Amino acid sequence: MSLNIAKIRADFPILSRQVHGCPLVFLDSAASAQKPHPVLETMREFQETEYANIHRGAYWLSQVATERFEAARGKARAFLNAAKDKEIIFTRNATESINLIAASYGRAFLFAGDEVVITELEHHSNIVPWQMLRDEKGIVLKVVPVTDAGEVTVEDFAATLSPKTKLAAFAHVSNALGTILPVKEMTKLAHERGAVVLVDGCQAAPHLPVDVQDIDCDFYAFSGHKVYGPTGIGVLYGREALLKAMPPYQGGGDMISSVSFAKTTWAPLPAKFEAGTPAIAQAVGLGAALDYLSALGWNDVLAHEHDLLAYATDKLMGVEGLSIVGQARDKISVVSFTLDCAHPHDMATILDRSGVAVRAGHHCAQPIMERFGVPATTRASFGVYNTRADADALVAALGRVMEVFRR
Ligand code: C6P
Repeated sequence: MSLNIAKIRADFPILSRQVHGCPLVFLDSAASAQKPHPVLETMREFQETEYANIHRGAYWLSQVATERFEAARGKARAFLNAAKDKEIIFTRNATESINLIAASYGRAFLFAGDEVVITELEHHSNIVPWQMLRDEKGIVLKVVPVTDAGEVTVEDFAATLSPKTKLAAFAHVSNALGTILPVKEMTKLAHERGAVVLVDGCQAAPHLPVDVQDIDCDFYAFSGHKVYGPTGIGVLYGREALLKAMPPYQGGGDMISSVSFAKTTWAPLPAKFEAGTPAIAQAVGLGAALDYLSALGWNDVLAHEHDLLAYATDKLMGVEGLSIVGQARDKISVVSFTLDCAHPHDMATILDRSGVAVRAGHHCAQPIMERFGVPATTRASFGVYNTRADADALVAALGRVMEVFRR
């Protein structure tokens, strides 16, 4: 069986619109993926018929809304193959999930001189929170180098670890290069040194089956909007024993057991880390998105996206003056490139005139741009709804870029 792409495309209403008089060719799913009917419909139907605040009401509607919200947590648990629902914390996005770990685990368990290991290809969301912790607590930030191919090797990672390493935080997949990191081996090595492991799974969750028990990481973060779900909802998986030992991230309603002016006690997991009214409809929408993605079948998703990556890479390599940045052996369907005659921003603007939406810039990963000696790249990222024809449209539109700049 392979994916029924025509049916998938019909599920995403936005894909049938025109941009600048051309059919939309959406190649920016790594920034945020489009939303299928079942997600849009589920959120609409939930808000029209079952919406109320959760965990509070004695009334029927609130109980139903609570059940829908908690069912979404169960879907996120299953999606990550976590052992228990209480190990799933709903956040706003991956950025908040990582900040939660830096603020809660970092403030409580990391001290001056302790080392936190990250890699050179991290997104700013997995760099800046650790720098803030460095400024606050005097931890030491160590960075694993990236090879010319755009890979993080197990050897380089091992060489960066030391007896002082207390936490390692690394991407499962690079957003700027598409590289898949050997997270299972890296986790094992970090654990051998007694360090805890946070995996930033923002770019992996839409493209690869994730099993946090198999990876054996302590924390795993991703965002709803990249897995064909809504914005405003993210997931943090945390090992129960660690989450139990950590102090709350934010204080407020829902995260307490009892409050008096003299003493406040915390609610059990996962509520301890979910202060305030959460993104209720968005969580329900995320549940629908995870159902949608899972129902496609990972083997077929992997085969389709692998085909798109190979096809697009081959076609782009044929474009005169084009260089692909990041040529790792294991990649998801992301191609970052530069063209000798045009700046990525100019390129993206001209591509847009042909309806081709790509991201241009540093992709919130400035250190890896610097590593490759470029200020920016143009990035085409493919999702389940993309086709070889989209790659052809990109290449054709690049022809127009060259007409403009090679004049
Ligand atoms: N990368 C991109 O275009 P948020 O913004 O919290 O949903 O995701 C942050 C984030 C964290 N880690 C990785 C690896 C990411 O790719 C992202 C988001 C988008 O590449 C927007 S900058």
